Amino acid sequence: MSALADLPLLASGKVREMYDLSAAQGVAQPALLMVASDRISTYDAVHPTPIPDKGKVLTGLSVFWFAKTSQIVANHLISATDGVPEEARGRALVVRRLRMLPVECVVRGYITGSGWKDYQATGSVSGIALPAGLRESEQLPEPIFTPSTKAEEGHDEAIDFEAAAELVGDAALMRRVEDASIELYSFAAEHARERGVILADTKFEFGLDDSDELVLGDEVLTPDSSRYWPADGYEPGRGQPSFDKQYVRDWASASGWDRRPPAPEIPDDVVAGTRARYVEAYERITGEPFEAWLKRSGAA
Ligand code: Q0Z
Repeated sequence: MSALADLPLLASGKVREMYDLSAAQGVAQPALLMVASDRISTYDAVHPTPIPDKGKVLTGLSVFWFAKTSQIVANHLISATDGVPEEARGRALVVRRLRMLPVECVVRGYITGSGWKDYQATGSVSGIALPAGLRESEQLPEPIFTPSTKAEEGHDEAIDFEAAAELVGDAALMRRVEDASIELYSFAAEHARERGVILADTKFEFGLDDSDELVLGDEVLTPDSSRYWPADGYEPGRGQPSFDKQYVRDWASASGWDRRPPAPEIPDDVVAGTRARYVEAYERITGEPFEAWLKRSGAA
């Protein structure tokens, strides 16, 4: 089994890395290793302090959702065990290499974040006119597909369906991507709501495989790619606390940090509270102890 350090690093994000496994595995199919770290960001800045097990929670949640949604759309997951280096067990996935579509596929069931800003300014989000008089965090009459560009740096920009179809170069394919995205969100939001969690919005990334089939890629329905809110205390008319990051945000705000990098070290009690929230998210959503994921993945 290769060590992570020996694998070619293909891409590095704020909180995760992607390696090329093709040479290492010698598999028929080009494969990647996606590794989730324990790094956490708030207000777009990564803190120097890790949250223990955050990468394993996110990876376990992606695996749960890939399994639950495979009847809706195919996905890139090959294995969470075979081909995963020992040191990365539990927080890494072997995935099929895809030709990724150059758009972020955002679905919103509630009006918040940049969608709330755009709605307040224009009454629309990504070219979709919304009813007048919505309050911040209010549930939408139905989930909406609000694609955005993939910015190399800075923030993704909301675009309408036509612009997304233009970027992808295939309006019929883009319609299938929209339909799959809405179906995935609706399924996951209903599942989460039955377990006391509101899935406010989420972002999917799709690609095409070597047979040109549409495939769901990246991480799916994790707290880093989604907004999860506790259903307890949900109240439109204000921003909602994040299920996972609220302790860090509250502490960071009270600390006097001006939200410009570098992000501050996180104190031990806030780390512990935040880790507990990630584990609680895993256990609520999957209905199983987090320990079960650690065992199944070979991390424990
Ligand atoms: C994922 C990303 C990460 C940094 C490209 N199956 C795939 N095939 C080809 N490309 C990708 C995938 Cl998932 C792909 N990203 C996002 C992930 C670190 C950037 F772990 N970019």
